Amino acid sequence: MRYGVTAVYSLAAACALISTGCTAHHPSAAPAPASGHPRPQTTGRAALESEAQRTVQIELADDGRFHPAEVGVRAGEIVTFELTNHGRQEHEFTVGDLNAQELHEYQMATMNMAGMHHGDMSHLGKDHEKYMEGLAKRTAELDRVAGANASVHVPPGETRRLTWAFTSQELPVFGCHLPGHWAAGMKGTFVHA
Ligand SMILES: [Cu+2]
Repeated sequence: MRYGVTAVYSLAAACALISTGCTAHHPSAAPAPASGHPRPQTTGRAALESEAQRTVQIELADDGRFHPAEVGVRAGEIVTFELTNHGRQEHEFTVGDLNAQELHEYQMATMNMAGMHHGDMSHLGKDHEKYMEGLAKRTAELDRVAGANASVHVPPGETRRLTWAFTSQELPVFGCHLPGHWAAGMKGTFVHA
């Protein structure tokens, strides 16, 4: 598990980020209901493949990188991404602004924590409780500001497609949020072509 150590670092980093980011007062630690409101389409929107003007191939690999990691696009164009996973691990491809990426990362982390700590969590103590509270708060904050996103899981050896409409001058980024992957740098950028 080459991402094992990184995953721990990632959680520690998230914890540090949350504890500094959550010193302000918030009325409630409860996460906002997911997708209770339409997300602002600040960097575009998911689109139908039939709308796409071209296809861009991106390879996902176990080196924790996208190939290519930089893709040129024109504002207004609709692109289908053909994503092939050449690795032995599951990867994913998420398009969205940085808030959307962070939200997705925390939602995955929350799911992982829940999966890891089934049953009695009392032995984990106050620090863990605080960490989970911070995670919930930050997730709720991000849920209010994150823009539209689209995501697809790509199992090892398989190809998936995702279509995105770049409706804005502001460009999204892309990344993989399998545990530890984003923190280890499995991300990419769009640039104006
Ligand atoms: Cu990945």
